[in-house]
Formats: sequence, structure tokens, C-alpha cells
Amino acid sequence: MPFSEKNITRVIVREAAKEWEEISETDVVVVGAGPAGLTAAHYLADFGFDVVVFERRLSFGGGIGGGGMLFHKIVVEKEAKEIAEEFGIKTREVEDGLYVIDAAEMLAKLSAGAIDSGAKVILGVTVDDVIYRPEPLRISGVLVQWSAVQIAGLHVDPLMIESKAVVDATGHDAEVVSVAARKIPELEIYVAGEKSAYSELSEKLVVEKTGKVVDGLYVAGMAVSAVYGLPRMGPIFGGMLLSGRKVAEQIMFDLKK
Ligand code: 48F
Repeated sequence: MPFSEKNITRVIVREAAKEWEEISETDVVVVGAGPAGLTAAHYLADFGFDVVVFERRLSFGGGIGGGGMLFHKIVVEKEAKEIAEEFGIKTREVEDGLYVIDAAEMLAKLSAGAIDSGAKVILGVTVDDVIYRPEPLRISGVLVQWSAVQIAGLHVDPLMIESKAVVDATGHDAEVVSVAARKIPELEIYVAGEKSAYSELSEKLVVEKTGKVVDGLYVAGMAVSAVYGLPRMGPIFGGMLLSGRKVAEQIMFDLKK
């Protein structure tokens, strides 16, 4: 079947533009395709929300691929095993109530799980600001830019996406909550910065503190530690999965009200 080069271009531009038009207004924006963001996106899409995940890099998984110091294994605790298994990820009990997972398998299956549930993942896009509205004061979307434009240091205005909820799942730097704290002082958000390692305590607290920061803005995963000054947990990932599921459940509760 003959085809022409111009049609390859037309298909790409037309289909992408159509989707950008659709996602300009979405239920939930998840920022970051690490373990917390992908888990949140999977459950949110399963609950029936329109979900868009923006990921800065051209790859999935955040810190998953690096395992622990590049050793290709991930550890989760018992509480998170059922979430991993829901994604079809194989777990094996080792010791101390810990389960081991192959890093590549977790990365591939969390990503596939989010997409198969209906979440739209767009790679190579960085969220660099939020939209807010007063009375009632709330976050109502994000500003997005091609990561390549940011890396090049070009002065290009971003595009804007309206949403009912934004999830900061950006990891250690809590980038979305941090920009909101810095640029909208009336939100009275204080980003404490994460503490040194205390794995067991951190795994517990990160899940406990997961949820709404201010109306319209939620935090999940390692970003929770940064926002609330919790200790880091190191290369154990159960808290990330549990946090992703918890933020999805809270958003479902809040948006269905
Ligand atoms: O860092 P990341 O894996 O965060 P997480 O889901 O999981 C943390 C663990 O990997 C590990 C740990 C606990 O076991 O200590 O570090 O909380 O994934 C965050 C993703 O967000 C992307 C980033 O490229 C990464 O893939 N990201 C960060 N900032 C932005 C962003 C941004 N402003 N816009 C878009 N993507």
C-alpha cells in the first residue's frame, strides 16, 4: 500500500492536536510518572475519572528503574504486596516481612496498568506552574511546557490545562506544591523539606500524610516527605504504591461529593 510522507506528518499533528484540545480540561492531572503517580493514575482512571499524567522525561517509572543503587531489585512490604499483584507484578517473600520485585517488571507493569485503565500519559512535558482562583481559594489546573524547551532555556510561554484536581507526584522536590507555596503566599503552604533516612517510620508517615494540601492540590509519594518534613525511606517502594492508591481514593471521595 503506497503512502506519502505528508500523511505521516498530518496524522501525527492532527491526532496529537485533537488530544491536546480534549485534555485542556480534564478531571485530574497527575504530575510525574513515578511509582506514586502511575499507581494514582491507575486507580483514578479505574474510578472513572479522565486522567492525564505529565512526565518530564521521555521514559516511565521515576526512581523505579534504578532499583537500589542500580541493583535491579525493588523491595516492598506486605501491606503493598496486594497493590503490586493487582498490576500483575510478581512478588517473592524474602525476609523480615519484605517482598522482592524485579525493577524492570515493576516499571513496565505499573506503566501498562495506568495506561490500560485509561489514563493518558504524555512524556516530555514539564509542569512548571499552577492555575489558581480565589474565593474559595483553590488550585484549578497546571501550566505545561515541553521539557526540551526548558532544557534549551528558550523563552516560550507554556500552555494551560484546567482540572478539578492536581496530584503532585514529582518525587523528592515536590515541584508543584513548592511552586504553589512560593507564588501564592495566601495558600499558606510551607514546604518543610525531607529529613534523613528512617525507613520504617517514613513508610508509615508518607501514607498517613498523603492527600489534600489545599483545595484542588494533592500530594503523593516522595513529595509527601518533602512537603511535611518526613524522613526518607531509601529504596523501599511499598509506601509509594500505598500513597498512590490513597490519593486516588481521597480524590474520588472529594470529587464525588
Ligand atoms: O521520583 P519518583 O520516582 O517519585 P515517587 O513516585 O517515587 C519515589 C521513589 O522513586 C524513590 C523513593 C521511595 O522509594 O525514594 O525515589 O514519589 O518519580 C517522580 C517523577 O516525576 C517527574 C520525574 O521525572 C519522575 O519521573 N517529574 C518531576 N518533576 C516534574 C516531573 C515536573 N515538574 N513535571 C513533570 N514531571
